[in-house]
Amino acid sequence: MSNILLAIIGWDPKGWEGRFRALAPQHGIHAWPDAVGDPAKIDYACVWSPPQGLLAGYPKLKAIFSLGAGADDLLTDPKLPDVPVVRIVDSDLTMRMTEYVVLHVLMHHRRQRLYDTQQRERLWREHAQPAASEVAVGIMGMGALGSSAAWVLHRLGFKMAGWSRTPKTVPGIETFHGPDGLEPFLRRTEILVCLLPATTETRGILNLDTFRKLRRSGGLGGAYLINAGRGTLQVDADILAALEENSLAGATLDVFPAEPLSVASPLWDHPKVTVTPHNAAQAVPQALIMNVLRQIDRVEFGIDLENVVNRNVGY
Ligand code: NDP
Ligand code: OXD
Repeated sequence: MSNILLAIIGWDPKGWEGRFRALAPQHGIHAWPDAVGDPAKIDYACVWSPPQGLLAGYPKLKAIFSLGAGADDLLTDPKLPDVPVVRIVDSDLTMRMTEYVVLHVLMHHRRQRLYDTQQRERLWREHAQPAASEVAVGIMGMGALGSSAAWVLHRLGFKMAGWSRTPKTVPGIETFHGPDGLEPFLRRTEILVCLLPATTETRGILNLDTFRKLRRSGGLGGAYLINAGRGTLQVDADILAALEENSLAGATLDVFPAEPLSVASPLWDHPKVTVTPHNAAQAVPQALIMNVLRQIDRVEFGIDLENVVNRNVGY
């Protein structure tokens, strides 16, 4: 039996506690802040947005599990214990993100917002429609999520490229990497999909300078942004400015620098913006818990953990 601390903020902590208890009756489940018990008896922590410094109070931790695919919140904790930090990679979560990206690429490609407006006006009017093979989509972040979306979009016929930190070879997809690869990647891209993690290098990368480099003379006749990575990657004021000056023809945003998005934000009712409430890839909690329990078994049987975050690069 192991003792598992749950420190979950903003994601229905009671619900998670009940699910952990149901799926892991063999383990002691200790929900912060009410039922923690002796901190020296806690073996593992499963967390989402825990308060900074909290985990330093557990001296015998063997691993920390982020219940999300991103562990950026955790890594900014200056007192984070020196134990492996593990993030979620889950096939269901990956497919949900792929669905989101494909849906919004197709929304822009097939001009769905324009047809929605026409429907409200009872206007029967066709517009020229380029083939997918004439449209260049670029994915920033070719990890678990980005590479899955890139593959499905490639199968749909889009001209695909990906940008990552380290070099990659992916059949059918043009690849770019590192700071030197960014500009050529942007120059060929009409629909920019961002699935980067939040790190010191990626903070604010979706800015006016970036948008101005996108290709506006391609099949779509404009450039589009889809950000489902993290809100700190984007500068909201620059998105609005880019839409105003037509560097961007439209944007789909699932994440924001401050969440929930303020009711006062002009993004809500901007005619060229689609807002979703950080739910691009809402995972099934039971699947994530089973994922964590398998990882705990690995530690207990002396097998290497999977999906351990590299603290040196921040993801
Ligand atoms: P991965 O760690 O598997 O992939 C991250 C990718 O980003 C890698 O290809 C990596 O390059 C690349 N990258 C990181 N830093 C840089 C950089 N400085 N320059 C260029 N490329 C960089 O993460 P996932 O695919 O699993 O998830 C990506 C992000 O999606 C998460 O961190 C999270 O923030 C977000 N997310 C959002 C959700 C939502 O609902 N909106 C749900 C789940 C996740 P390399 O391959 O060389 O390492
Ligand atoms: C995650 C998220 O990182 O939901 O999993 O954003």
